[in-house]
Amino acid sequence: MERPPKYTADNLTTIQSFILQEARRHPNASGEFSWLLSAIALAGKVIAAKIRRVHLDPVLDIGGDNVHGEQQKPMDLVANEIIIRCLGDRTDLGLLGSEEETEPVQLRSAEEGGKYSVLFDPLDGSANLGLGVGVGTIFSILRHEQALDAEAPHLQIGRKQVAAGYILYGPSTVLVLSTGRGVHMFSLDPAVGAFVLVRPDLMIPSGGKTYSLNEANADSFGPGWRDWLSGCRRTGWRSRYIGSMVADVHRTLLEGGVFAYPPTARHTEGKLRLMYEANPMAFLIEQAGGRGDTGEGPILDIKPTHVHQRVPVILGDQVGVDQLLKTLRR
Ligand code: AHM
Ligand code: MG
Repeated sequence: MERPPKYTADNLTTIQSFILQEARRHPNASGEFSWLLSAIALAGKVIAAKIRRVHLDPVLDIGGDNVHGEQQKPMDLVANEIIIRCLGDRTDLGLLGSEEETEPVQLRSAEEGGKYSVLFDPLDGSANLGLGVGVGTIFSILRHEQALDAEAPHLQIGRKQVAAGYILYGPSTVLVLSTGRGVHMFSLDPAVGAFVLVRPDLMIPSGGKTYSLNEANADSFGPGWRDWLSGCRRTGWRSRYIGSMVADVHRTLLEGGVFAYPPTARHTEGKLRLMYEANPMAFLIEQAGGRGDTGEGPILDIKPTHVHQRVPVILGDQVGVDQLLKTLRR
């Protein structure tokens, strides 16, 4: 895979300059795609600022009572509105789909200049928001191919994503991005108000021995899954599960191992959503040299049928995922 060689963690490279440098590599780039990415980075900064005030601002609902009698808004909806406001005036945006919206919003047809579809989960893991645990925004960008299907130009396989990433609101605010040329991690420097490149060309370490899944569901996993889990326990793997996909996948990307959400009795198709959870994360993991699968094939090859479709998810380093898939196929 061709890598941009010029970045090192010693450069002071903001996400804006990174995106512009990337755009320069494409002589015909109009700059519109860069505008989209910078809108997402801006939304990340605004959401991060709100999240820092979640216990202080009485209009933000994190599940408790508002003693001030003011109308509260769940942070998921606030994050959704922030992203829509940041992206809304980008004239190259054709379609916007969100976990918080029943149907995607068609803004412009390809003929009217809508070049991209953006699908996102505005605040994944928001149930953890009041608990001091990392939560995140996940996004996926596809080319808005109107000719594909006028009603649903976004229903494309994940391999066609032109960019994907997440923003993790944790001890620091971290943005992880791929435009199909490796995976790059930026950290928000609150002193200067900019996302700064801290880990260019992230590669997932191979052979990590951490599994990350909701073990409370183990009784309803299929037999292959249970065999694999027993094997991990026997061979000294450790278990880490936050219950916030962005935080769990972030750790998996940095340390290797396997993150999974298998089919369960409650979620027979899996719990996680293909278009704005599984696809963008699988894109990042594959770009970092890892593997994303459902147990029956690569996540990125699934032809979606619905924007909110759920799929089983396996993400991790090659060795760990291969081992799991072998056990499932026995
Ligand atoms: P959400 O999009 O409603 O926040 O749900 C998705 C979250 C993921 O962040 C996480 O991986 C999963 O749900 C945790 O589910 P569970 O509590 O069943 O383990
Ligand atoms: Mg979610």
